[in-house]
Amino acid sequence: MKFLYLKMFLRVVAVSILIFICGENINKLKSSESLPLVSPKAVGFFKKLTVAGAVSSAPGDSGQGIENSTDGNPATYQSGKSDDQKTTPVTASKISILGGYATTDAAPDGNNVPANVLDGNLNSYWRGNGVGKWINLNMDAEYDIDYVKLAFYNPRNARRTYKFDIEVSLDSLTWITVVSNGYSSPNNTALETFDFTDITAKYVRVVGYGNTVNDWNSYREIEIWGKPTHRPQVISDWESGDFSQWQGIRATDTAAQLSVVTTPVRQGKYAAKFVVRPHDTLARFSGERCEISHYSDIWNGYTQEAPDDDYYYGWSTYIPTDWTNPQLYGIFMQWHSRTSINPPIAFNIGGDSIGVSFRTGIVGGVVGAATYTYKNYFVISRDLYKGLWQDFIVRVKFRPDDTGIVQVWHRVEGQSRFRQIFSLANIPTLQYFSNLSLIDSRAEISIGSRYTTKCYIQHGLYRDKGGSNTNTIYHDNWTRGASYSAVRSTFP
Ligand SMILES: [Ca+2]
Ligand SMILES: [Ca+2]
Ligand SMILES: [Ca+2]
Repeated sequence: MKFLYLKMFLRVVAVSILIFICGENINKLKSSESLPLVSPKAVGFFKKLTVAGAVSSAPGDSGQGIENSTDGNPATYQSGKSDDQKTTPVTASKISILGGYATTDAAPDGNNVPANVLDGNLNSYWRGNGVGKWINLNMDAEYDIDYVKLAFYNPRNARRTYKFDIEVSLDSLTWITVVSNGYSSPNNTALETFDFTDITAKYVRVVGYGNTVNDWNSYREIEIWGKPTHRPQVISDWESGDFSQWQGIRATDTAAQLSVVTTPVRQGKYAAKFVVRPHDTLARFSGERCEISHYSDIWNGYTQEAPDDDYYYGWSTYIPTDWTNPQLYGIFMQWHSRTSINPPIAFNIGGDSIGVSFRTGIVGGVVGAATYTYKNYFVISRDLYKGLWQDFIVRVKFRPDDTGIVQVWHRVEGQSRFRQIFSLANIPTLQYFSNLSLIDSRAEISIGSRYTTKCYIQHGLYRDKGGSNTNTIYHDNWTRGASYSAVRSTFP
C-alpha cells in the first residue's frame, strides 16, 4: 500500500511537471502570473488523502476509470491535467428502445403489433398494409445515428423484395430522408444493414412501399445503431435574443437587472448582462441576486438533476474590468437542491479568486445553521481575468453518498485548449438528509436510510447583502449535454 501511495504520488508529481512543461501557457496572457494549478486549500485537501487509483484523464466520455477508482478513500484528487485529449472514437452500438415506443399509422393487424420489431425475436413481426404506411421508433433521447438494420418477413419461397425509405427526425414533425428507395435482398429474412451519413435524431421511421408481391410492409426486427449525440441536450445560449431559453428569472427589477446584449458576446450574436445592486433581495433573509434558472422537473428539454444523472455543463463568463469584490461571495452558477439551505455545488467569485464550493453529503442542523459531512472549496483561478471571457466545462455525477464525481475544465479567451483544473471522485455531490423538515416535501427521494432531492439550476449572480457596490457580470452559451464533446463543440 505504501509503495502504491509513493508510486501514485510520483505519478501525480510527474504529471504536474509535464503539464508545467507542456500545458497551455497562461503566462502568455499574464506574464506575471504563475500557472494557477491548485489552490493551497486544494493542495491541503490533496495531502490529507491517501492518493491511489489515478483519476482518469480522459475528458468525460471515457470516465469509467474514475468510477473504478479502487482505493476506497472518500475522494481522489488530481490537479492540472492538460485537456482536450483526443477521445477514442466511440463505435456505434445498438440503441435500446422499449416496445411501447414503436408506433404506426397503419391499421392494426391482430398480434402483429409495432412492438414486435423491437423484441429481438426474428419470429415475431409487425405488419402494416398500404403504400406509404410507416412504423416510427422513438429513442427517447437524441443519438448520432450511424445505420439501421432491418429484417423482413418473407414466407418460404416467396422471394419478396421490400421497398422503403428510412427517415429521421429530432421532433417527429420535420423528417429527413436518409435512405431513399431502399430495397431488401430477395428472400432475405436475416438482419440487413442500411448505412447512411451519420445524423443526429430522436426518431427513426421506416416508410414502406410494399413488396414485389403485395402492398404489405412486414418487418421482423428494426435495430438502430448509433452513439450518444454530440449535441447538447439543453442549449441556453441567448441566441433567441430574449429570455425564452430559460424558465425563470429571479430579480427584484428585471428591466434594470437583466438584459440580452450584443457586446460583449462569447458565442453567436447574443449574451446576457446581470446586474446586482444594493438591496436587490427577493426574500428578507436571502442575499442580493439577479439569476436565471431551469427549475421545472421537465421543461423544454431540461429535467432536474436527479441521483445517478451524469451530465456535462458548459458556459462562458465575463467579469468586467471595473468589477469590485462583492460582499462575502459572488455565486455565478449553482446547482440547488429542493431545500432552503446552501446549494450543494456553487461556482463563486470571492476576493481575487474563482472557485467551487461544495456543501454535500449528510446534512445536519437546521436552516441557517446546517452542517455538511463534505464541505470544501477549490480554487479554479487566482486571477479573475477581468475583461476576458472565461469558458467552463463541468461534469457532475449526482450522488448523495460517496460515489459522486466532479470534474472542472477552464479556459481563458485567447487560449485554444481547455485545461482540467481538478477531478474528484468518490465524493457526495448531492445533499443527504435524515431530517425531512429540511426538504421540500414534494421532492423527497429515498436512497438507503436517508433522503435526497433533485437539483435545479441558477445562473447569474448571487451575493451576500450589505455591500454598497453594484456588480455587473456577463454570461453566454450555457449548455448541458451527455458528453464532454457535446458541450465542448458549442464553444468558439
Ligand atoms: Ca421481432
Ligand atoms: Ca453511417
Ligand atoms: Ca450567445
